[in-house]
Amino acid sequence: MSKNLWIDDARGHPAPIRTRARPRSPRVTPKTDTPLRVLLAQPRGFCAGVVRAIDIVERALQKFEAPVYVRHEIVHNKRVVEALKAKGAHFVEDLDEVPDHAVVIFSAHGVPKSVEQAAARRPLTALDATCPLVTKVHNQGRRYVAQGRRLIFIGHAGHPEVVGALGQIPGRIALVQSARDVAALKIPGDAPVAYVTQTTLSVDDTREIIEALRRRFSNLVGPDTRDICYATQNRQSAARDLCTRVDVLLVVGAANSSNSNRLREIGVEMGVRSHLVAEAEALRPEWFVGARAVGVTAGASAPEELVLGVVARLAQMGPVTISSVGAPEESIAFRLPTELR
Ligand code: 0CH
Ligand code: SF4
Repeated sequence: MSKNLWIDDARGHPAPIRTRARPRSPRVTPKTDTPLRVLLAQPRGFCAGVVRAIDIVERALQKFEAPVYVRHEIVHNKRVVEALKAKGAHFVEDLDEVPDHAVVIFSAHGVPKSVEQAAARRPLTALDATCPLVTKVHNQGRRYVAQGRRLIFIGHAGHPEVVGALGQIPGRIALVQSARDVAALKIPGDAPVAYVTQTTLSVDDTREIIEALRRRFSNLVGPDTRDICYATQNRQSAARDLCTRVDVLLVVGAANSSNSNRLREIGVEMGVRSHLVAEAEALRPEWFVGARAVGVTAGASAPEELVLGVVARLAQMGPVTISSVGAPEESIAFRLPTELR
């Protein structure tokens, strides 16, 4: 039993938990042996869209047998991708890499209409793991365009969700990445305009961009930021709250994960030393020198096992106490596609 790793028991009292014995790293906590407080953000990690997307691949492997093909990383996390590869999923970036008569699954981020059409023209079984909240954005965008409004998409150029959405909504769409871009839009101020957004942006930056749009356009409609994605909103609020209590913020997530990067940025904005880490091995003891409390959160695509690995690594560096802060667990779940229910 490690003397270093403690987690609150059901009544909130610190109780030791078991860790595997591994070589010790240099101590980083003060000589007094005051334990480093590790605060876990609640909620963190997998959202309902990610759970559903992974479930779709696993159920497809059971129903159709390996291999099944997944276009793009099902979610932006190597651990998830490797686990599915081990079960027989093949990951490709282009539909041309998928052989005829195979099963192909579109990732949680969504795909352009042209990809769906190309799959439909070939002898393929296509399954769609696009998150229902991403699909909701596609539908909202289409409705605004059908109403005759010029559509503005708030998002990061080149991100697969943005590429997918721009290819799902017909008509001319202006992409805006910052409040500065709003001034450069060549659309008359009194034109009927609407906006929709990528689901994993900074809620605060998005609000700022929407305010700039409101100042620029007199006839503007679009969703409230609270209606875009509950998971993005909740993880960012929890991270912000966590940052008021810690000296260092660790965000578990992949470098190509938009929502994970946004969590790290919250830490930076709040003046907290913040690091995005793909896994425990990325932790550097010098990050924690002088720190009394470390916050740990995880992007929507990061499995909890990676969070536990990070916590165990912290416990190898010196004594720690562990507790959770934030709201109770989320209870949202999305239905699977009919073919896999
Ligand atoms: O945050 P992004 O969009 O890069 O994607 P992820 O890390 O795979 O997380 C899941 C979100 C998928 C679409 O909203
Ligand atoms: Fe869906 Fe939101 Fe999760 Fe993206 S972050 S997969 S939109 S629930």
